[in-house]
Amino acid sequence: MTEQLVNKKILVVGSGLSGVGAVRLLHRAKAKPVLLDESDKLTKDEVKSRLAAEDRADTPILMQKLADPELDVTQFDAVVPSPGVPLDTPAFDRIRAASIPVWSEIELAYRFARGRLVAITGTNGKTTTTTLVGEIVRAAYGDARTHVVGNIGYSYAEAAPDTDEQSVTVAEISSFQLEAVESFHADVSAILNITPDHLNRHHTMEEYARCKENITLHQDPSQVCVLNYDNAPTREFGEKRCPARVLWFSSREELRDGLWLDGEQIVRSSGGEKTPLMNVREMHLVGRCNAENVMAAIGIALSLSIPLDTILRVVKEFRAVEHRIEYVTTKNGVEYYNDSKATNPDAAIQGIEAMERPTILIGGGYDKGNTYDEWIDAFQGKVKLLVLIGTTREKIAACADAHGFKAYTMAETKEEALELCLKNAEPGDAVLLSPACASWDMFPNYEARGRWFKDFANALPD
Ligand code: UMA
Repeated sequence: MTEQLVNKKILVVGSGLSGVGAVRLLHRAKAKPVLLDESDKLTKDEVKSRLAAEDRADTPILMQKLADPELDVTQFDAVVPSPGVPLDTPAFDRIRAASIPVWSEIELAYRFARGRLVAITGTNGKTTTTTLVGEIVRAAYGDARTHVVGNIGYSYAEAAPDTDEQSVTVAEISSFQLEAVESFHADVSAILNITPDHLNRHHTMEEYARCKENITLHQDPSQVCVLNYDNAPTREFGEKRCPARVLWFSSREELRDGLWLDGEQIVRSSGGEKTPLMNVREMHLVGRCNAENVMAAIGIALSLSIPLDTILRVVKEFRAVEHRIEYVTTKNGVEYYNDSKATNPDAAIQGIEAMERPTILIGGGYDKGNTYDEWIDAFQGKVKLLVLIGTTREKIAACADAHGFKAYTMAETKEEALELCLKNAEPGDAVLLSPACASWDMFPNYEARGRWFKDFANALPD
C-alpha cells in the first residue's frame, strides 16, 4: 500500500510525537509531507527542531490554523491528524467535502508496518496490559522482533519503518487514534472496558464507544478480539456486532469458554473444561482491575500461540507500571500509593477498590465533563478523608454532599493537600493519589503529578 504514497503531498497536522513520526515515515515512503501546527505558542524553528535531523530540510512547515481560509486544502492528497486534533470541526468538514482522505496516524503507520499486530484499547488498563503483553512477546520472540508503540508514548508511525515480516507490534490505542481508520486491523485486538471518559472530545458515550469498537473494524473471524464479559458495552458489542472471534475474560462470572477468576485463581475454560493457571497472589499487581488486565494479556498472548509457561513466568515477574496503583513507600506505618494515571472516575474506582487499609485519598483536578457519583459510592467506608484539589473540587464536593459523604476537605494548593495528608495519616493507613481527573490545571501531565507525589512520600523521614 505504501507505493500509493510515492510523491503524494500529505498534510500532517500536529508536531508532537505522532506528527514527527508521521513525517519520518512519509519521507521513507518517498511521499512529500507538509507539517502544520496550530499552536500560537510554538515558533517555526521550534517545530523544525522536533523533526529528525534528516527530515528538516525537506519538510515545509506551516504555522497556521487548519481552518484558515487561505490554506488551500485541495492541494493535498491526504491529511494525517495527530490524536489530539479534533475531527468534528468545520476545517475537517471542508477537507472531507473535497474528498481528501483523512487518516489517523495509526492508519498511516499500519499501511507501512510489517509483521503481526496486537492492538489494545479500553478506557482503563491499556498501559498495564500493553506493557505486560510487550514483555511476554519480548520473552517469546526476543527484543529485536518486539515493538511496543502507540498511546504508551512512542508513536506507531515512528516505529513502523523498523518492522519486518518477523516483527510483533503491540500497540496501545486510544479512542482519538481510532476516529479515522480505513484499513487498520490487528491480528489480535482487545477492548478492556468502555466507561465514560473524554466526553468533551467525543460528546456522547455512543460516539466514544463507536471509536473504541473501530479497533475491530476490518477484523474477521480468523482474527481474535479479547473482550471484557463484565462490562456492559463490551459484552453487548461482543455478543452482537464484533466481526472477530471473541475471547472473553471475566473477574465476576464463570465462563464456559475464556479466562475467568475463581476466587483468587485465574482459570482458563475451553468448552466447559477448566484449567487453573495461577493464583493472583503470585503476581506483584494488586486489585481486581489488574487481575482483569492480566487475564486479557494471557488471552492475547495465547492467541499469538505463545507457550503458556512463558506467559505465566512473565506475568509472575511483572511489576506495576509507573503511576498505576504503584506502591511508593511505607513511612511511619503509612503506605503511599501513586495512582496518578487514574484520570477518570472509573480508573479511580479501581484504585480505591485495590486498597486494603483506611485510606486518605487525594482527588480532583481538571474537568473532563465526568460525573463522580459512582466513584464516591465506591468509597465503601474505606476513605477516611478525601482531600480535594484542582478545578473540580467544588463539583466533587457537591457530589459528595449529595451522597452523604462528609469526610472531605479542600486544599487551595498542592502543598496544602500534602500537609493535610500528613496531619491526618496514622500508622495502618494508606495515602492514595488517585484523582479521577486529568492533571492539566495544576501539572503539565499525569506523570509530573505522580512524580510530585512520589518525591513527597520518598522524602518523608522513616
Ligand atoms: N495540535 C494542533 N491542533 C490541535 C491539537 C494539537 O496543531 O487541534 C498540535 C499541538 O500544538 C502540538 C501537537 O499537535 O504541537 C500535539 O499533538 P497530540 O496532542 O496529538 O500529541 P502527540 O505528542 O502526538 O501525542 C499523541 C498522544 N496524545 C494525545 O492523544 C493527546 C499521546 O498520548 C501518545 O503517546 C502519542 O501520540 C504517541 O502515540 C497521550 C495522551 O494523553 C499519553 N493520550 C490520551 C489519554 O491517554 O487519555 C488519549
